[in-house]
Amino acid sequence: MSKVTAAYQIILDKAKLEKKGEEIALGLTIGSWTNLPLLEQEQLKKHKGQVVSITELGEDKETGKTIARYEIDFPSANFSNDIPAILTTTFGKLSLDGEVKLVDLKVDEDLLKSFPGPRFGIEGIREKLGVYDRPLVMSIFKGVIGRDMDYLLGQLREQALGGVDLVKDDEILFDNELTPFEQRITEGKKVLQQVFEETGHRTLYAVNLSGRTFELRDKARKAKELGADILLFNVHTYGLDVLQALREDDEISLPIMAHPAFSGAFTSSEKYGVTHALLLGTLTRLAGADLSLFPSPYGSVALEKEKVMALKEELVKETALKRTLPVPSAGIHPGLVPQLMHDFGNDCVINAGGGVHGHPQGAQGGGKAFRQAIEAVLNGKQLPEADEAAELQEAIKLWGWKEVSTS
Ligand code: 1AE
Repeated sequence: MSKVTAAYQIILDKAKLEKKGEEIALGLTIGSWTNLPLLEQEQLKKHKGQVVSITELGEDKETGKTIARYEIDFPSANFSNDIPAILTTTFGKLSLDGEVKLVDLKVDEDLLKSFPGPRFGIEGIREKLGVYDRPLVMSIFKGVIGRDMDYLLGQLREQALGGVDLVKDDEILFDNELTPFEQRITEGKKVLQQVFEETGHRTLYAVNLSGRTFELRDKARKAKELGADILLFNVHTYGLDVLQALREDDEISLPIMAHPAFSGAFTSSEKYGVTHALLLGTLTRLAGADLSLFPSPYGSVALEKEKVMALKEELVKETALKRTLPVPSAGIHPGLVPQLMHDFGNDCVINAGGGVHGHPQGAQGGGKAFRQAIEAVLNGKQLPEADEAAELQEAIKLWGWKEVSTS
């Protein structure tokens, strides 16, 4: 019988350690059954959760309580094969019940077949760009709220001329009268085609799919019809199942870039919510994102390295699903490229807003500086040694650079 195995971190009185596991396994499946006749108990058996393990991890310094990890199996006979049902079963009312954090969900091979995973994955995105042997570079529109199409298109052109592979909308740019969704796609496409004809460099544009949930499908289909490259999607304000629905629609069939906005509300606490690895890694991949953005361990919204590496692993480890491109983000500048490449390898997207636009030579200079930094690392150089790379040296002068740390 197929199943989901949920892992929890729970802080509780040591005396309740054993009882808590059984309470969850019963409470989230068939409820108490001690008073039921034997026949009914037998019938319900296949629906009962099973405590797989309870491991003591240590003591909570503030309260002296025990921190423990629980693994509990939930039979798939209990739920329909979708993320809302799985989350409601494994962490529905339990999420409201004390210091409990959902740290992992393992979907077995059988159940995994119900989920699409990315439509394109790392290989599909690389194929679209024709870039196979280096990290991709992405820049972000900045300061375009309240600006018109001319301004936005000018910024797009500058970014593309810098040699970035992808340009994404800022996640806070929604549909608006000055830069409407459809026009951003059609006019943006023309600009990028022009840059391609001038330079031979191909840049893809991720347009922010926004608006009311029930409008998204038609809007995304329209985007496809108009020739959009990629959809940026604020998945955590809508829900993972909305991402999955967009991914599964064959009339949309566009790569989807998942933005982590709002996810901190679920992940940031050490004691409650869910882990970054589960939300931005496991579930985002399961639901079908081709790219997943998250805070890097070294930028302006830094996340602990251990957490980031666990998240990345969930996106790229071998499973029956295609792999999702990791996009470490926030406060990234060219001086961080050696560390990023050390930690993420070639299969990642180096993503920057301020680190591109804040370059003394503007976005074009910023993009070039990133590409030069990647080139230097691939050639085994320390960044300051790449002294023929003028834009990179200017960036280093402004933001410094980070020697690779292996810890
Ligand atoms: C974690 C998401 C980062 C993001 O979306 C963004 O806009 C970053 O901007 P910069 O690179 O920090 O300026």
